[in-house]
Amino acid sequence: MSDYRLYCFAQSGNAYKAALMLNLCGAKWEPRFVDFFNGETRTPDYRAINEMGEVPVLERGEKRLSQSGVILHYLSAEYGRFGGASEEEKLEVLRWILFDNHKVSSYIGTLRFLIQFAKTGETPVTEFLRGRVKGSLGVLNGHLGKSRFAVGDAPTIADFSLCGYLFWPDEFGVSWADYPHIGRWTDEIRALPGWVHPYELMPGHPLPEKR
Ligand SMILES: N[C@@H](CCC(=O)N[C@@H](CS)C(=O)NCC(=O)O)C(=O)O
Repeated sequence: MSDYRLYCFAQSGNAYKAALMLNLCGAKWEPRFVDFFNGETRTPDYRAINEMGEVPVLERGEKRLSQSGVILHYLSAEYGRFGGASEEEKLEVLRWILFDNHKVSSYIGTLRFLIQFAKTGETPVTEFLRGRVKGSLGVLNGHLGKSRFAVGDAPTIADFSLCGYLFWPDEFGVSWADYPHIGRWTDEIRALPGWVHPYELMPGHPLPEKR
């Protein structure tokens, strides 16, 4: 019997952050597939689960949490792992999670959605987003040139947030040759015991049939 249920789908980098954390903590969890590509997050039934209409949602008994950053903090406290070694580090962890949510995952997720799934081709919108992604990845690459992980020498939930979309660089047209410190760091995350690629960790890959 699982302790946790995660509402997720394979292509969701935001859900991957939570799924990866569950796996790295050795949690007993089960996925609950959300059919995002057929509009499930917009249905009244799903809005009753999460009024924000988003994946991921983590369920534990009667408790339901949404927002990957909240889920990561909750699991970190539950397992006493990956939260940062001091008060100062905990604040740094929060700082990088906020940066990720605003400037890394959100821009990459939107750019990848347009190119990879909506198949818009290059447009002024994708050009704008690509500029924002390049800026954010440049900041992250510079930071990882000075620090082994996002915060200090050990992995934290800040790394698991920041890397949510970064195991699909080809799906948003980026090469780690241009961001070598990010390439080195994603290799270190890939080597953590319990790491699994998002397409193998969550259900829904390849894409579900259009209804
Ligand atoms: N800040 C949120 C972002 C969640 C998010 O945007 N999830 C996407 C899937 S990756 C979603 O469910 N989008 C549905 C929608 O925007 O309609 C988090 O970190 O959990």
